[in-house]
Amino acid sequence: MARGRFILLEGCDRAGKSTQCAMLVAALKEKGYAVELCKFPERTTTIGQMINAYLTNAKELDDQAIHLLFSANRWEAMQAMKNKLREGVHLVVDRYAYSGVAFSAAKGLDLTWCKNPDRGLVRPDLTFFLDLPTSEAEKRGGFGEERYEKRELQEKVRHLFHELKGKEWVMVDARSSVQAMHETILKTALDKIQEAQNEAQSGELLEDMFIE
Ligand code: DGP
Repeated sequence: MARGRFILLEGCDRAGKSTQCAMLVAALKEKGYAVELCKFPERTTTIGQMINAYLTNAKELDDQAIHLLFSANRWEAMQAMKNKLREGVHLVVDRYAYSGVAFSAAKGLDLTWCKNPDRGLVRPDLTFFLDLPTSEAEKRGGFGEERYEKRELQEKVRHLFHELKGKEWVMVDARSSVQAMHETILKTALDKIQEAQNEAQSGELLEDMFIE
């Protein structure tokens, strides 16, 4: 049996990731695939609650400390994610280590330092980057409630995402309609899943995130 595929959706705030994740999970389920949704930050764990307090401005933390907490929040989910993938369950993941690096580096932390804590996490098989100009993002309900929802920071984050672009990335224009984006994402995800089912060597997990 082929292992499950790790399908990541990344992008700037307001690009529509959560909507697209939900639509992708529902469509894959309807086609009979075993699929689960993961979201980072996962705010329900003890570490996740500290992250939530920081994002909602209830708690102050040094940039380095919050960076390590975001990374720890991914590591604490890793064993369960690996088990699911090995059981043949596909994972649709809403944000991951690319967000981790882009947001902290946008605040001025060194890029290599930012990548290090996430080195060795499982690498996604396919990453959709939902790209949205910051001026468009601002029109969608406006920024302001959470810590990072500021135009200047979002511009830097977007720029850094483009710099981090990995070989498994597929760029999606987030100005398109919800349905058009869904169709593109679903088709590409199905191709990846079907390609994996035909490969002899599809059992190995890629445990080399940020390892060149
Ligand atoms: P979300 O729940 O997807 O809306 O994300 C909350 C905010 O946290 C959003 O502004 C992006 C930011 N974020 C997500 N992951 C990370 C991370 O790993 N590190 C940092 N510094 N910020 C992150």
